[in-house]
Amino acid sequence: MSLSNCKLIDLPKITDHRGNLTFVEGGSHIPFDIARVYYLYDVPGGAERGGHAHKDLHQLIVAMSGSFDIVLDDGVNKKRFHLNRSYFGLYVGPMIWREMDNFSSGCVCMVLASNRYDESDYYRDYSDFKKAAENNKQ
Ligand code: T46
Repeated sequence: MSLSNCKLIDLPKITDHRGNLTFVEGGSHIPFDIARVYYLYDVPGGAERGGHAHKDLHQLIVAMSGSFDIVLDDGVNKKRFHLNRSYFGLYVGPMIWREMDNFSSGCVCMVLASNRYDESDYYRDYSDFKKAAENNKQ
């Protein structure tokens, strides 16, 4: 997948004097059904996460609290996103390398994913990813 298919999605936001509410429906607001939810929290200052790509997984990455940066890389182009709002989600498709850093204190990063956890879906070595991304384009 090319980086141009990854995008920030503006999620519905119901504002109310009691507080705001945002919701995500699989297949409607995001282009996949949700099979798994996971979240990163208690991330120490200066930590970096990611450093991998997925072969088939589709994801929506949301800063539920605080902020962080994520650099997406399709093997040719790279783009840095700053996530800091719980009503914006970053859609990331398959075959996109990602690196995450600049986590604020108290940050919670939630990920909605199209499949259950499967270690064989990961490229954790950049040169393996790059070779596979080049082959996919041919
Ligand atoms: C991603 C970023 C945003 C599981 O057992 N089940 C799970 O659902 C996940 C996501 C991970 N794990 C295990 C696998 C590793 O032993 O938890 C450990 C840490 O996983 P990882 O090093 O992949 O964590 P991150 O924060 O670098 O990456 C995770 C996701 O793997 C990845 O899909 O996009 O969060």
